[in-house]
Amino acid sequence: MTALRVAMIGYGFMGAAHSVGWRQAPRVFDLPADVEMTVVVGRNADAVAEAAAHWGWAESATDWREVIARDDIDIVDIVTPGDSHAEIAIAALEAGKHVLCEKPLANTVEEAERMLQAAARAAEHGSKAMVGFTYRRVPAVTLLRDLIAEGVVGTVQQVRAAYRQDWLVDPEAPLAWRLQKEHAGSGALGDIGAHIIDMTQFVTGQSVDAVSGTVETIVKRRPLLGSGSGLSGTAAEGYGDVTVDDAAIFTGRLSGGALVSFEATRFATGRKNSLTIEVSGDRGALAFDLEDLNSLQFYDRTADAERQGFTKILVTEAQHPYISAWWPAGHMLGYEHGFVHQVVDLVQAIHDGADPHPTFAEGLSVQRVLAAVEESAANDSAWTRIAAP
Ligand code: SOE
Repeated sequence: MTALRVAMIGYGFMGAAHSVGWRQAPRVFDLPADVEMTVVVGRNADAVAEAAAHWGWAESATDWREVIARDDIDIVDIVTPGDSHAEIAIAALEAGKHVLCEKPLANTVEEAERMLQAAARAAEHGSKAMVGFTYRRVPAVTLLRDLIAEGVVGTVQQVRAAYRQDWLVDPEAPLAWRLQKEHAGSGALGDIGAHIIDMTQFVTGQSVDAVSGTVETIVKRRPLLGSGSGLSGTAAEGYGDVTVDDAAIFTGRLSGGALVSFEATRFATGRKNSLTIEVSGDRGALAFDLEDLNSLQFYDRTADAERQGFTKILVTEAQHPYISAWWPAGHMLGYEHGFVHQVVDLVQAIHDGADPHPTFAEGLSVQRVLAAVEESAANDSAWTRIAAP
């Protein structure tokens, strides 16, 4: 069996989640290729060596360019902040590697366009490129997409999508890279709003064609970051400006005409990682809640009136997406399983010579919606059309 040798660039929170994916996928699923966790790359030699030992990477390194130039690397997995996605992904594609890139694809539309062009050129030589919108691979979300495509809700008339976290309610939470435009591109909008834009487009099979929105930075200055990097850093002396949004609320129009309400916020006190989506149609409705991720809620408008009401579909049957490789019915999955399924689908696509989704084109489409929300917010929430590709 061929071996796919992986280099992961970055090793923070997402690096840990991706490592679990690379480690578990070949153990739980019957993959058509071997996966080797060859090298993890980071700037701090000691810290990245520790991460390698902890997560099971064979080696660590400090120079991603040297790693990408190596012949013994097939896949480059990018889990760095958004400001380095374009440079690393384009270099990796030009070196003939397959690329998995964390979401959002880039910090700007222009970067995402260049990444898509590089992916298109590399595809001619067999390289695959995929964006890490991992929640597509929560079994209940995949099922949600399948059921809508089968027509169980009929014509989609409205969608409500929200991603709510609260890790910034504390005004002393430090100025991590996610709060700096030059590193993250935008705030809640790009970090978690990107997920609900992608999920809406994925489950409905429609594109967001126009938006009207508002963004807000609620706490404008924060303590500088001492140690740590992501959601759990500690503060140092001094304060700096927050240069991204804390919350974004916007309305969207889908290509099929349906209206969507979106909310992405890091100020939803008490909501730790709440992603909800509800799709309403003329025959029924389907709803998903990440905090109850082994299920869907289904309302069947065509059922007899006395039997109508939202009912729970427990998405743990062997017939449900991805489940047969795991546990018997009723034995739950969690946050990390999406990262395992992402590896499964990427490896299968590379083996089959197919394009793994989400493609860079889909990543670019999300980037265009993010940019349109910012443009609308800067223009008193004027309706803003998303330019056709
Ligand atoms: C932080 O908001 C974060 O880690 C996101 O960056 C991830 O994409 C999401 O899965 C969990 O929250």
